[in-house]
Amino acid sequence: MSLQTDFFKKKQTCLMISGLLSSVLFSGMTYAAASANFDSTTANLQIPAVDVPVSASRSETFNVTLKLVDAGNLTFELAGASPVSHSSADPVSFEPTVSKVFVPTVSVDNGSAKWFAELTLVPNSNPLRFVVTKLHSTQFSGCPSFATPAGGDACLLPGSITSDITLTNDITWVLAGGVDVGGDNTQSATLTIEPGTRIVGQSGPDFLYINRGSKIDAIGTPHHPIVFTSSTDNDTAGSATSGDWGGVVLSGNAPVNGCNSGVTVCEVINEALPTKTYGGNNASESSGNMKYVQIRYAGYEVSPDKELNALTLTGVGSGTVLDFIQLHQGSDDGIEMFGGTVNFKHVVSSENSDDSVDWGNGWAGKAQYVLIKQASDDGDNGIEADNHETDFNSLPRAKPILVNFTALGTNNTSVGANGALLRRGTGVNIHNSVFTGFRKSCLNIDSDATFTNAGTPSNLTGELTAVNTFVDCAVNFDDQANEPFLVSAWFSNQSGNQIANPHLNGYLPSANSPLLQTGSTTADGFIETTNYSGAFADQNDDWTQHWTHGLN
Ligand SMILES: [Ca+2]
Ligand SMILES: [Ca+2]
Ligand SMILES: [Ca+2]
Ligand SMILES: [Ca+2]
Repeated sequence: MSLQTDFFKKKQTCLMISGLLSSVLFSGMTYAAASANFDSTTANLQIPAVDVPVSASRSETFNVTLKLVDAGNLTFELAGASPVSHSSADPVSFEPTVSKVFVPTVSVDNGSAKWFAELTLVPNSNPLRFVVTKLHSTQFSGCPSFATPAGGDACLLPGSITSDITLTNDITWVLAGGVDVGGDNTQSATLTIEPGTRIVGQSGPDFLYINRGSKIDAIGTPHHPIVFTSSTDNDTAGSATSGDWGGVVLSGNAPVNGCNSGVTVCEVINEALPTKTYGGNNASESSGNMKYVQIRYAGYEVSPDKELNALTLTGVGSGTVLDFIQLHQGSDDGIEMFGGTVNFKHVVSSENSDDSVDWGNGWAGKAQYVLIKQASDDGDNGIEADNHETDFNSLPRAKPILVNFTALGTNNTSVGANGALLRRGTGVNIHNSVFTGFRKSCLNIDSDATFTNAGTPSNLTGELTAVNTFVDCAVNFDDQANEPFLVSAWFSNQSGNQIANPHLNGYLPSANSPLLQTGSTTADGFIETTNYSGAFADQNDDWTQHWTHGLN
């Protein structure tokens, strides 16, 4: 219920902002190139291009004038706005998740000094009022007291962060070894990261670990994403490679499986990091917000077969917001859930050397709008799903809901495995998705426990389902006579499924794509209703624009 209220509140804020901006239109504005300028004579803050999202892939852009009405509290009031064409290379973004406007560079009286500003909307204000909640130079001027100078504009983070800190975007932040935020459900802290900030790992064992009870608040913008990457990465191809550093781990107190029966609260030791424990009984817990974030070249092998993924979510709860996240060219999985109830939207998992999306330990979250793009020269399964690695019927059973997935194999005949490998007792409900170009098969079900949990093709339990889903692989189904039923029979007995060429242009559906007219999904507090299959509504719905890396 609260998730649903929250969702509508955010959507409404966007429409309200857009509406109020439209209602005070006036013309004659000069369209300058700078992201913003403050005129001290008129006390006007001129922002030539403010993007206000009206949907995931579309925003409306306004030239906005804000007047300083309370210098003591740095409060601005909306004085005027006019729509402009969406052309600025460096637009300012209104971010509905936190009701903030991030201004990458503000100059004063067109001077050369530049400032980063964050303006927070005053709730229910009309005319709109914004308070400046952050203001600092964009020019590096040294490391804060909690960090160590590391040359140039770089600052080394400490190994343990036990109070709230902010990573500002004037600094390149360096990880050395494991960087812990909070203790294990003690000394909890929030790590805030500004849009446009870069955090780098220097070698394999460098990683960021948000402990149980602590939070990350990493909100980028479409044009200023937060980037976690290798210290050698200079944004050109070949400057960094998969496994250059560890990755990002969020850990929480949400339910997991894999415990002996009879325990009151199931907690599990992290396979790659044996000093870490995850899981608990707080399904709705929040581990924070991550939005417009890239994680590149991660995935270090800590010990044989025990790797860090680009993004590892262990026992993370449904109060966490993960939206517009890219996991790019990691040496293990893109995103892996170890139990928990965490949900995510608008995720791109590209060029990873193992699986793009992986789960185990009873993950029971939801995911919508996910683009899987297998590595051209490596990679295993698009989706690799376990209930539990050894105890296939461990409870609570993994049963996520996946909606609007586009999973692209490479049509390569020597690398890659299945579009989805559903095994070791997992449940899942797949809706409105497409799997294409995988070498071994599009869909594979393994392990007797998985089949038994699913029922039979003519009498399904509802635990393992796929509807309105397309497959197009050289081998569509891993049909094995010695398995309890044929995957092809399971697929064809459910509604709206098709074996058909999806007519994609890259990852987007072309105008004649059969994906554009399929059955609809049912909305809940997280899932949005769609009447198309795959991650994109049409050829214009490219929500990966601007904030992703190395996708095309
Ligand atoms: Ca993994
Ligand atoms: Ca894996
Ligand atoms: Ca694998
Ligand atoms: Ca099989």
